[in-house]
Amino acid sequence: MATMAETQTLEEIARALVAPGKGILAADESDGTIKKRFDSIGVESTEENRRAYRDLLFTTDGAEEHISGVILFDETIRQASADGTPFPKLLESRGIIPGIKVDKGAKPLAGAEGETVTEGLDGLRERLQEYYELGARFTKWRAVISIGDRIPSDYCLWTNAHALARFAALSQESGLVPIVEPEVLMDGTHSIEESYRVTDRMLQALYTELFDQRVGREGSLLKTNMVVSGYDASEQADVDTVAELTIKCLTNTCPSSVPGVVFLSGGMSDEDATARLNAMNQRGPHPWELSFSYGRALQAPALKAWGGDANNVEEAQKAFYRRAKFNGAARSGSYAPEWETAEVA
Ligand code: 5MM
Repeated sequence: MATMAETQTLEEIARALVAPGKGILAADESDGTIKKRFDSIGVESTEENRRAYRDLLFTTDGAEEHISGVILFDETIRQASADGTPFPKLLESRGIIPGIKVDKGAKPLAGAEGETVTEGLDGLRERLQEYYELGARFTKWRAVISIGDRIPSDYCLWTNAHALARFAALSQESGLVPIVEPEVLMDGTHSIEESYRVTDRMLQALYTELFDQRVGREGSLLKTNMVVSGYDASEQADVDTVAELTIKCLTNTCPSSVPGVVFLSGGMSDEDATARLNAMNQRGPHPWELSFSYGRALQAPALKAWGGDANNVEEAQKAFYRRAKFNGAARSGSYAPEWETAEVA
């Protein structure tokens, strides 16, 4: 018998991922990134520790109230919960859609110092078929764009846009909803106006390529950075400016046929990530759902509370649920910063 997800169209799956009050958990840290996260809490990055940590997140009571989907890493989609239930099955049984990161990371771009292109297209069609069999119903590919001295170049933006579109077309062919993620990094001293200019050019290139490569916008989602000041900029834009410039940038670039934009948190604080999303949704309605696909901004307090100790699982789950709930509220603009210091769980 076909499961519900098998009978859904790409557009229906994309819309379910941006359902009201919900967003996506990015738990697709590659080996190097998860090691960095575990190093920060003094935990060794073994396969069992990675499994136990992801198990903690995926079995959190009530997570499905605010989490629509989870992006998994290749290792994680093949792992199982403590009772032996494969992770994709566990998530699906809770009404959470399993997804998978399919890129192979950002590599140096030939002839362009300081710039990268994301690889992973070779053999992608076959890998997508396997991921579908394993239970994934959506995919993600991340391009990394740095702002610096005379970068990014148009060469870098267009090469990444082309690869993102090739990934998206192949995903749709395999019955998987592509999340296209061009991340303009927040590292640097650049102003918010520069972040706007680069994000705008990147998204223009991306939607040109998606159109040319016949990707159906209705069955896709955009995962992007908010328009913000560089971390080391002399002046930091406030929450209203971030909200207004981000919405302006998306209005100019992202077609209204795209069901939703799911932001990355990119290293901003948990509170900023929630407050900025909230401010954008207070200015709605918009042509697309404005939601989240946070990694660090959803996981940081849970990771810290866990610390690699099985006795702390309950505390860590509470911390994860709390952030999911706050971001769920930000989906409708009903989050209040005062909650951060109150006993709201
Ligand atoms: C969870 O981190 C994802 C994987 O990154 P690597 O391939 O570098 O290990 C990353 O793609 C993530 O989905 C986005 O950057 C959003 O995460 P943040 O922490 O920025 O919200």
